[in-house]
Parts: sequence; structure tokens; C-alpha cells
Amino acid sequence: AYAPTPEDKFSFGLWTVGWQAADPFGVATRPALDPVESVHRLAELGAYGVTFHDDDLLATEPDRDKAVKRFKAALETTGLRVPMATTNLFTHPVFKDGGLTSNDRDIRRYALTKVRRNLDLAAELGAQTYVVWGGREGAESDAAKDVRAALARYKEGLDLLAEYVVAQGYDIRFALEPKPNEPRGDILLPTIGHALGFISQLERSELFGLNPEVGHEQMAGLNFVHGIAQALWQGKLFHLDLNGQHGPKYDQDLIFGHGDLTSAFFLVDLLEQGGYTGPRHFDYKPLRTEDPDDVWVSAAANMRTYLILKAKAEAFRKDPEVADALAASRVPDLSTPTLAPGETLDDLAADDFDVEAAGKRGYHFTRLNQLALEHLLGTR
Ligand code: 3MF
Ligand code: MG
Ligand code: MG
Ligand code: MG
Repeated sequence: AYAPTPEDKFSFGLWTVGWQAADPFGVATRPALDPVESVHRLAELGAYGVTFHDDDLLATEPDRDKAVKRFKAALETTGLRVPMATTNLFTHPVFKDGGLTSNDRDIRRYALTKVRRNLDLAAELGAQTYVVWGGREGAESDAAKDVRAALARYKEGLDLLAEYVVAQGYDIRFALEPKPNEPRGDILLPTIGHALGFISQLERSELFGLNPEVGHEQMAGLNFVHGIAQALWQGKLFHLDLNGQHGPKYDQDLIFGHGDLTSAFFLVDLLEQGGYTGPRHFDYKPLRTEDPDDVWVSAAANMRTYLILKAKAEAFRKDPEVADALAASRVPDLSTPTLAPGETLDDLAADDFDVEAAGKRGYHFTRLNQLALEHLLGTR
């Protein structure tokens, strides 16, 4: 049981299993990993897809053409798909003040060219989602960045890239990935809400959605399940980054479920019954303490945890006592429109409503939440 298959649509970034674990205080603890090995190992573990930044392909082969050729051959042999690709606009010193929103115009022009080159490869490999994480688009000082101008340049860049995708006839949509901070003191588009608001300003807003990451919202103290629900409701959940985080602190990128487990349970419940059909993509980091073999133990753990939570969520939804508790809490009633067809606000004035009595009614949410916890803990 809980053995992943490609039908589960699990995917991993090359940069996740390939992370060498250098951090701000220490050097790498693991050797560079050949992307070809990652493709083979992920396929053996039952994954469906692999995703990459342009530069991830160069981890062990500096010649881009050769690296792409070897990567394609590995995809061919294993049948692994590339559902998503993205651009590294954060590692090289040239991007220290951002890519699409750097104060330096030459750098903004170079960033656009770098994205375009990898968009061509993404299209060739059949990726339908192109993620934009603006990790260096931000500032440490409010004097250093004209945020309104930066947003205008962000829009200019994304409008140009969308225009390019349409002109080329690519079947690609963009997914913006919000993050509040790290590596910049403050990053533009810090949360799901900011990103949704920004998308409404883009010329081809229908081509833009989100790639929310569990840990990024939790770093901002926000409820990830609520954020995902709103993205789904607005038709903007194009992709997502699953991982784990323990509250507001540095970006931990723990294995999925190894952070806030209750939130992970309700997230899987929402994804499985909320109409999300895209990849279940993991953006995590194998712990710095782990050796090269442990890396694959950690990759497998992400998928296994997801499948266990999926089974738990299904059991929760099928439990007659849960159905009873949901009804007692009037959860299903929220789906009933507040006015009946044909009614107007005027009709409400005629309601015979006892405010005092209604104010005394309890919602019994404690019983409902305890039932959820007991399913999660395995006692039901
Ligand atoms: C950083 C991230 C990024 C993005 C990636 C695009 C390096 O916190 O989450 O990972 O996910 O650039 O998918
Ligand atoms: Mg991240
Ligand atoms: Mg993270
Ligand atoms: Mg991410």
C-alpha cells in the first residue's frame, strides 16, 4: 500500500533531490548529482514528472547542448514527463538586485532573454506550466526600490513573455510563485493574495495563475489551505509546491507532512476533492544531515506521506459520523445561496428572525475537528 505510480502525478524539481546542502553557514555536504541519475531514480520510485530551472541541467555537464541531449535521452528511457519548467534568475551575482525588476536596465533585458531561451526548451519538452519565482525581485531598504516602478517593470516583462508564448503558439501558461522574504529582505508579490491582485493588472491575465508553496505562505503566518482554496475558487491554481514548514521562520523546505501535519491533511483533502488535476509537485530539501542514499529515502517519503494523507482524507469524508458532524455544524448549508431565486434584499425585511435565539446556537466545531484529528491519528 501507498506505493506511488505515475497516475498519482507526483513530480519533483531537479533542484530538490539535487540540493548539495550548502547554507549561509556551511559548505555543501553532498556531491553534485547528475540530472540523468535523478530522472532514473525518480522514475524507479514511481514519480510521474521532473521539473527544472534552466541551470539545473548543468549540474554535472557544463555544455548546455550536451546536457539537454542527455536529459532528453533519460526522459525517453524512463517515460518521465516534464510538466513544468522555470528560470534561475537568482543564483548569479548579476541578479543580486533582481531579474525582471533589477534597477539596472541592462540586467532586466538579459533576464528576459534568459527566460525566453528556457521557454523554448520547456515548450519542446511539452511543459504546460512555466513558473516564475522572483526570489531576488525585492529589496532590503525602502529607499532602494521604487516599488510602483518595479511592479510596472514586472508587468512589462511578463506581458512580453506572454505575448511571446502566444506568438510561438506554445501551449504554456505562467504560474507566479509568491514568497514573503528570503533571499531578499522583502520580496515583491509576497503572498497568494498579492499575486492574485497583481495578475489582474496583466494584459493576458488568463495566461497567468499561481504556483503557491506550502512553506512560503506559512513563513508569512498565513493559512495555506485558505490560500489554495481561494486560488482554486478564482481558477488560478495552475501548479503548486508541496513541502513542510514549522511556522514563521527561515524557509525550511521540509518533506511534505514533516511540518504542520494537520494543515497537510486538510490540504490533501482539499486538493483531492477540490478539482485540482495538475501535478502534485514537491519543492523540498533533503536535510543537510543526510547522505546521498538518504536523499532517495526523503523523495519517497514525500509521496508516501501524500498517499497516506489521501487515504485518511477519504476515510474522513466517508465516515457517517463525520457527515453527521458536518451537518450539525451547518458546513454544507454554506453552499446554499443566501437569497432564494427571485428574492431581493426587500424580502429579507419580512423575515421572522429571532436574533437572540440564533445568537445562542452553537456550531459544534470542536466535535468536527476532533473527528478529523482522530482520523489523522489513526484511531478511527
Ligand atoms: C525558493 C523556491 C524556488 C522556486 C523555483 C521555481 C528554488 O524558495 O521555492 O525554488 O520554487 O524557483 O519553481
Ligand atoms: Mg521555496
Ligand atoms: Mg520553501
Ligand atoms: Mg518553490
